Amino acid sequence: MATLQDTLKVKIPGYRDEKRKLIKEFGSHVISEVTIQQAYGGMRGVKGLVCDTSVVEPDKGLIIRGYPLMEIKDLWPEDIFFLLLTGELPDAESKAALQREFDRRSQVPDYVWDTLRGLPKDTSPMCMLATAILVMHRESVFHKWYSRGMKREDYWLAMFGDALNILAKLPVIAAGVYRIRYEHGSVMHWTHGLDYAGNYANMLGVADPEGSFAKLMRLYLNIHADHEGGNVSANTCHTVGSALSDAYYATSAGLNGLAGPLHGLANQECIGWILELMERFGGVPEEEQLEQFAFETLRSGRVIPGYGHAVLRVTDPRYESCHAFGLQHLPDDPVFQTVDKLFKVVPDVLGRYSDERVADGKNPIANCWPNIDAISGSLIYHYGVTEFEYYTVLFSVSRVMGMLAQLILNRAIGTPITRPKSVSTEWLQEQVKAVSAKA
Ligand code: NMX
Ligand code: MLT
Repeated sequence: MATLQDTLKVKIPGYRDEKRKLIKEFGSHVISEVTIQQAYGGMRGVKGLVCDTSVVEPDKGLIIRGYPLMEIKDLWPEDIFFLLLTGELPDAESKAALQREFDRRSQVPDYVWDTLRGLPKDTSPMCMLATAILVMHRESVFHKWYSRGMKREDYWLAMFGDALNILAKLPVIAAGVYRIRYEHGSVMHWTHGLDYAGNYANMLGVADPEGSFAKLMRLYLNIHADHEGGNVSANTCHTVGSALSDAYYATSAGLNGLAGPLHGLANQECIGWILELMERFGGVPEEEQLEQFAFETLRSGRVIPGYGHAVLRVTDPRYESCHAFGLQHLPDDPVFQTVDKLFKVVPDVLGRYSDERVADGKNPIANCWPNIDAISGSLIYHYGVTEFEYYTVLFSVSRVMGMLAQLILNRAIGTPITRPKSVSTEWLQEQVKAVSAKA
């Protein structure tokens, strides 16, 4: 049995060597070019960042350390965290050792609960979660060791300590946010010996006699954990961490990005949109009614939440994994059935709308297929967690795993401070002038 920390100790010299060798031998090799469109367009498609935890292939979706998501969807979050960091799956003892680490670090300081209870009653759950993590900055191992003067090669170890502490407390805090915000009674505590997702399910307080909500939580926390390095939450966490801000600052910042409607908040926007349309049509709508509603949404200037993606060009395999869960556990649920019907209608509506946009001189919609947020909320809703303003917190409990794995690895290989060069519009105009003069 090798613990996660021991495995990392063995692997990290290799990670460092790979980086050194690539830079030394091929440092000037060109891997990407940038157009003016991309410079104004959120750097879409620009390859300017390295992330080894996972890749997202436009035509395949998420691949974690070589494993396509659908092959590993039934693993537990503990397995995924181990895999993200090391490229290996833990054996039963290594996994149990990691669970014991979480057991011993799961106590949440009282001041976190005092802070959360002191916030205005209508504070958003995401604001509560990001605040709780930020306020724990004073616990940071990295911050303490750095203030005393730490060697660069130990940065990852300090970050690893912070990561385990944050991860162990995160489900307790996230469940506490739910119970405080929606007045579901006192906060619940971590159960030693119970797995990570099982603990979260339990502390939310959802009645789960057959254990299928815990199963959903295992799936949910697995599939949302990582989506390579360029998504807003991971990239924000990475940028903040690159200044050697500790894991509390960096994770909290990443979560603030996840809280945006074009990113993680889309899961709650989506369920809100579905409930609105079900109310309008009095239950599971007909396909024509869905088409009408989707066009109304688009014509009012809004996006259809849960559809489209910056990288993907096919149905998100995370969507497919949730769909398989829904078919098995809740095939008769009306919200799930509506999600299913939307899948038959929305891609075509978006395609037609995209053609209209192009005819009007606007950008096409690059991807008309559903992403994870189109479906995840319907599964949660089924189990009675109906306060959907909370759903991005569920996404967060998972995504923090990916953010922290990337943070540890970046400190391990000594990734420097992020600082791309920006250019002015005037500079771009000058470049274009020079090009047209040559033509
Ligand atoms: N509904 C309506 N319009 C859309 C949609 C959509 N679902 N997706 C893209 N477009 C528009 C987009 O707003 C843009 O318009 P404009 O040029 O006027 O600004 C145009 O199509 C081109 O955008 P794309 O190149 O297709 O997409 P981009 O990479 O810029 O954005 C998203 C990706 C995910 C932000 C975008 O597809 C979107 O807003 N989707 C709905 C929100 C959502 O589901 N977000 C969750 C993403 C996944 N996650 O888990 O974080
Ligand atoms: C994510 O999981 O981060 C989203 O799908 C967004 C992205 O990859 O850009």
